[in-house]
Amino acid sequence: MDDVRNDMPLVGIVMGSDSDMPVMAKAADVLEALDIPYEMRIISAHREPDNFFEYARSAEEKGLKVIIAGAGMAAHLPGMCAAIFPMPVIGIPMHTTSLGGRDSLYSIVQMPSGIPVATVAINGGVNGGLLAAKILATSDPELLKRLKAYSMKLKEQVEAKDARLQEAGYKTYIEKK
Ligand code: RP5
Repeated sequence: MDDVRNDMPLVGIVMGSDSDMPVMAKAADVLEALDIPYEMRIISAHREPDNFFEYARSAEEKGLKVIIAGAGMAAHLPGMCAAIFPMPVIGIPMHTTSLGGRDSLYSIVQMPSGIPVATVAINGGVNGGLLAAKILATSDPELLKRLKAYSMKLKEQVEAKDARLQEAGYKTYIEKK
């Protein structure tokens, strides 16, 4: 259990299938980088509804403050989490081969009034993790500092790329990329 931190998790990462793992792992990577305790589960709202209801009903009591739910196709997992869990739910729509992820996106983003799911881009694992961190940072000044440092690093990476481009010219830049 090296990469899954179950000690007092604040964020629940849940996915409908292990086929969603490559995307959901990116959300976990962000939480680890920002030192945010989380738990990660594979729970299908469709294939094991009883287990799903148990998960969603116990999430608040367990101490979770945000759930990041990823699912593909007729993607009900995030919406059903939001129907039960009283705090923020972030939905990550999975890319699909048949409809390119539009099926997942529409299933997750088009929630009826009263049950919001904060939906990130198709396969938006990184932004799912970051949005969860930003929600937690509204009441955690130390985490806010870590988030600002994260943003600063992004800025420096772009600046370094531009500096390389200015020095080498675009042809060499492309060759060495
Ligand atoms: C959804 O069905 C999962 O979230 C996954 O994205 C999709 C396909 O699942 P698998 O058939 O790959 O298990 O429940």
